[in-house]
Amino acid sequence: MPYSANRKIIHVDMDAFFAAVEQRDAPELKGKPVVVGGTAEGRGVVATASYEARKFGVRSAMSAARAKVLCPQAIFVRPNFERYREVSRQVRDIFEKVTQKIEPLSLDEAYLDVTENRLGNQHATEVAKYIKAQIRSQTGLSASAGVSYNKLIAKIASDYRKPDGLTVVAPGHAAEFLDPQSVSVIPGIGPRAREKLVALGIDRISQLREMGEEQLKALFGKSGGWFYRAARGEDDRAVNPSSERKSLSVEDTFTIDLLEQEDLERELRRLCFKLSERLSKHQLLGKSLTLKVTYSDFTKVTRSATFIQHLVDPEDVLSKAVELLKKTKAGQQPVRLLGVGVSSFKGEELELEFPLQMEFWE
Ligand code: TTP
Ligand code: MG
Repeated sequence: MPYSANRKIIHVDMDAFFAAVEQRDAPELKGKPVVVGGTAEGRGVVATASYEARKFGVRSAMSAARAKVLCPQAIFVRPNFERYREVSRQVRDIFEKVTQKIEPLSLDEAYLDVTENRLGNQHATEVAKYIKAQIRSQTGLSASAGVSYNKLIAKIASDYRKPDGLTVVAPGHAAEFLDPQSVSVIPGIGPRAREKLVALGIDRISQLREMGEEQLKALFGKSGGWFYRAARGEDDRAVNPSSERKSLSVEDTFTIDLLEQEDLERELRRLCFKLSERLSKHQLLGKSLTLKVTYSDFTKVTRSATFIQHLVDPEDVLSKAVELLKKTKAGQQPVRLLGVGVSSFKGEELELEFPLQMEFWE
């Protein structure tokens, strides 16, 4: 595999992004535990929490109800995606001053290839300092950055010291940087893969490095090959600013066919939340929703609708999907598969047609 340590890559990630924007815009929230997401009364989910709330163990993706138990004094705020997008665009403009090789991963995170850059500065560390300072002065927010010679290490480095961190890993220092860290810092090693590894006594990257490639592939399939290279700090993926997406969908085939309305809606809820999370992760805005149903006899139907507003809020997506579900025979005929998708990104503002992150989910 061609492998080069000649590139200079920066990964930038805003600190407690949604919560930081809320705290910036509402002084009464400053210094307080803030939870952005759904309500604790409903079945809402935490999008993110301010660092003050994280001290109590509040984390992204946990239920808002659980967050309230962990931190009863937390202030719950509903997300305001338009404002996050606005900040995201400002940050994007700062990146553009540095390079055109920008690969956003979400509203608050991007890779930059600064091997050559518009500042004419060979020192990637100084470039990263410049970016952080610009973000601070233009948005009033803080970001953390990782600087290295590939995307993998730059990403792990940006997460290494948060908030307001700057971590530089020069060629030749990857092993000493990675070895003591948990395997879970490797993108793609989620809770399930980590559990599998821990069961084998593998907890640190130094230990992961002792596993053979074939052994990892046997355990994790294609991802195993990635884990093998990642443990060595190897990653030759280019910073890729150009891919486009026209639609994004999620679907699930059930082990048992579903007939009860309650079961159908529960599964639909799960799918809509997953879809909404991925849409915001990839900064995609769409107005058309498609529901796909496969009945137990394998016949398929799809139902679509196009709306004036962008499909962003998971509860909104869900209520619209439920309306589409009513236009099918689901509930009268058993259902083996449900899918939901959003499309018509075309014609949306260009900067929102962002590439997909390379994913290695288990
Ligand atoms: P992250 O960068 O993962 O988190 P963060 O910026 O809040 O905190 P950190 O300082 O650790 O980087 O995600 C960016 C935003 O994306 C986050 O503010 C809210 C949103 N988000 C969700 O809506 N759901 C999620 O599960 C996650 C992880 C993030
Ligand atoms: Mg962040």
